[in-house]
Amino acid sequence: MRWQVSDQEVAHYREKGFVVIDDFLTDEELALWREAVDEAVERRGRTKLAGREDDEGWQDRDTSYYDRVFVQRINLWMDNDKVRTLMLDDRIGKMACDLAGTDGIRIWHDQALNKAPWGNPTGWHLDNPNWSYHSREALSIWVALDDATQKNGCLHFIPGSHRTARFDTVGIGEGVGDLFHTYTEWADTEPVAATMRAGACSFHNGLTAHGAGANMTPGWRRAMTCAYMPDGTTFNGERNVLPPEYYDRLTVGDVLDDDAQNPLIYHASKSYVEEARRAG
Ligand SMILES: O=C(O)CCC(=O)C(=O)O
Ligand SMILES: [Fe+2]
Repeated sequence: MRWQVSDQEVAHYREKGFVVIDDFLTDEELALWREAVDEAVERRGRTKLAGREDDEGWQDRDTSYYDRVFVQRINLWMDNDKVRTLMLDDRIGKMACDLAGTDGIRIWHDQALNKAPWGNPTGWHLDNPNWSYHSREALSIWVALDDATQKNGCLHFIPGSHRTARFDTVGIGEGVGDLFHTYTEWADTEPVAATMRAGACSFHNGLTAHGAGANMTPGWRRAMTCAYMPDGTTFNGERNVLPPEYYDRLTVGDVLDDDAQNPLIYHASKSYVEEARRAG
């Protein structure tokens, strides 16, 4: 696994709001990731969010427009040991910290986003405005489990949009470009297509505008993703994926530091021994 980011990659990420890392996983690691994610998605059944088997609102209906954008299964780290091991890897946490410029990073949520054959496009959107905290440093990793091409729905980014984004939100709906009604200033910017070989990954800022095309092929476009929050981030009142019993206990301004919900996967002050060991 590539887990050290170069100065050029950090500079690209900070300026453009995203960066692609081509040689992230080895072939062996990619095989493990595919096995773990496929198993976790299969065992989850039609429930999108961990722990919400009894909540009709979190079941995949398969017939709505959104449920045909991708098969979305959230917080697989919570109910699958193989995915848990992959997601809690402090090396990924260190990469995320180095890109974001923060000391510590917590998992907000992971999600498998598998675009089925002939799947709908992923409308342009911002991630962070949907989450239960506002942060200009929050970010996500998107790991390609299949080759992601312009034909099967690779990600596209509006470069630099994270620098002018507000926390106004537009959902992933049927209007692919609805975001540009809210952010008219981006409407003429040429997006960058992030094609990736399986095993590559990208990181994008939670305020970078992004979307993906339709899957115009008979094959799957599988991706495993994880969203991260800087350690110390505070609750903004949004429910999003928080469990009801936790949400009910929170007050706006509380630090989101419950390790059972948002595990700290890396902190500069705690991980230097581990880092030195890996450096050999
Ligand atoms: O995989 C996709 O189509 C969209 C991914 C996305 O929106 C994200 O990772 O934040
Ligand atoms: Fe997104």
